[in-house]
Formats: sequence, structure tokens, C-alpha cells
Amino acid sequence: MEPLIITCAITGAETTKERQPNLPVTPAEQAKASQECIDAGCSIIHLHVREDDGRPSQRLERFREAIEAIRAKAPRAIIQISTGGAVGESIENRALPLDLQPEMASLNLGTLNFGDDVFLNHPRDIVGLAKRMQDAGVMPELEVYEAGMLETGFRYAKQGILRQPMHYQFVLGVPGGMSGEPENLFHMVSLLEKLSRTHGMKTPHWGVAGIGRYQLPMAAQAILLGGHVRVGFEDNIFYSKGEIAKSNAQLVERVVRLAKELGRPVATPEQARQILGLRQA
Ligand code: KMH
Ligand code: ZN
Repeated sequence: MEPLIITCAITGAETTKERQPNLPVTPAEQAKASQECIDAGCSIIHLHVREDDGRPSQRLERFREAIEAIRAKAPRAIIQISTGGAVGESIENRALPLDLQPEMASLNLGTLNFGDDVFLNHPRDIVGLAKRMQDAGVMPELEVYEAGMLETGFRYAKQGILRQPMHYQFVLGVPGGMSGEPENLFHMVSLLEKLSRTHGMKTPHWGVAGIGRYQLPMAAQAILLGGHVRVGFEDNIFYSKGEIAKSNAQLVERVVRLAKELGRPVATPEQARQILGLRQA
């Protein structure tokens, strides 16, 4: 099986220091967390930034500071900026960090209820972001929260809006999207394989981000099914039920141990770049 690519979503836009005191918020904290994660076996840092008071931000300068700090401490890391931002952020602001030409960026393929909010992704905006990414050589990671969004990716690939092979992230467990039950992951994986055959397209790479209590079981299942894994405080703040995780790296370390036990090699950042076909930043 392909080496396992581990992504860590170290900060997110919703998690607070009140709920997770070890959340990295400043560029220095994010750089330290990234270094620990990369040392532990992670390849990709999914990056949201915050202002010093913890508010989610899409400010270009803040992304620049965070990326520079991460590159100084963890030069091998693949940095994937978020174009999702926080719920309610304008699409203009969400696109801003693309100006920094990161190796990867998230691209959300549809609108959904996101807890008590609505996470809006107008088709016009999705296509606009996809074109900007393609022009800048930024590899999109396709964030999908339900099966219709997966099918949307294939539609865009047929139209040439997305390049092949695509790279999907199944985000399972957001209240409003598909949950992290095994049936849902199996459905996503088998649909992805079927659509690839039907359309004669290259089979996309895929990973799964289980939200909250789904993080660990989704990781274990992805290791066995040949997918990739995302962990981190954006999606889950606990190590086990009622026990707050000490660091993002602690969550990465567990996935590395699981992969070793199950006989799946873990990708280095260099291998991850090759598997996903990234251009070097
Ligand atoms: N904060 C969520 C509303 C992404 O990074 O692209 C969206 C999100 C997805 O986190
Ligand atoms: Zn995110």
C-alpha cells in the first residue's frame, strides 16, 4: 500500500484556548506545533491563522508570518493554507492567502449546515478559487462533507476545472454533514472508485478527517483501506474520552504507532510531495 500521508490541522477556526489550552495560536506557537508534528511523522500542516487574541483571521500578513515561522522551524513541512476560513468570512478574504503561493490549499466543494451555522460555498466561488489555484500551481485538497460534494469534484474534473488525479479529504462528523460511521466512509471510498472507473479518470487520492470522537476510528479505518489521515485540534481536542490532548503531536504519534502495528509505512514529507504530485514551494 501507498505510504500513509498524515496531515495535522493544528489550529482551525473554531477551537478555543478555553476548551483546549494547548491550542497553537500565535505564529511562534504554530511553528513549534508544526515542528513537533513533522518530527512525529506528519507531512502536511493544514493552516488557519488567528490574531493574538485568538480571533480567526484570513489576513495576508498573518498568514505570511505564520508560514515564515513554520518554514524556519519545520522546513520539510508541506503547508496547506485554508480557503475555508471561519463560517461567515467573505470569499475575498478566504482567497487572500493564495497570493503566498503555498504548495496546497483547501477547497470546499459545497455548502452545508455547520453545527448551528451555514458554511456557504457558492458554485461561482468554488470555481473561482479552483481556477486561481490551478493558475498558481497550488494543489487543492478537496474538502467534502457528503457524497454529493464528492460527485461535484468529478464534474469539475470533467470540465477541466480540477486537475487529475484529484486529492479528496472526507470530513466526516460535522453536525450537518455525513457522520463518521464506517458505512459512510465505505460509501465514499466505493463511490470514488466507481466514479473513477465510470468516467475513465485517474483514481483520486483520499484522506479522512474524523470530527470529535470519530477522529481515531476514522484514522484506523483509513490506514487499513489505503487512504490517508488527518488529525489535529481543528477537528478534535481530546486524546481519549474526557482527556484533553497535550499537543497536536500526541495525536500524530498515535496514528504513527497504529500504522506501524498495521504494517502501513508512513510517508515522509518528500514522499508525500511525490505521491500528491506537488510542485515544490
Ligand atoms: N472552519 C470551517 C468552517 C477549510 O479549512 O477549508 C471550514 C474549514 C474548511 O475549516
Ligand atoms: Zn480547516
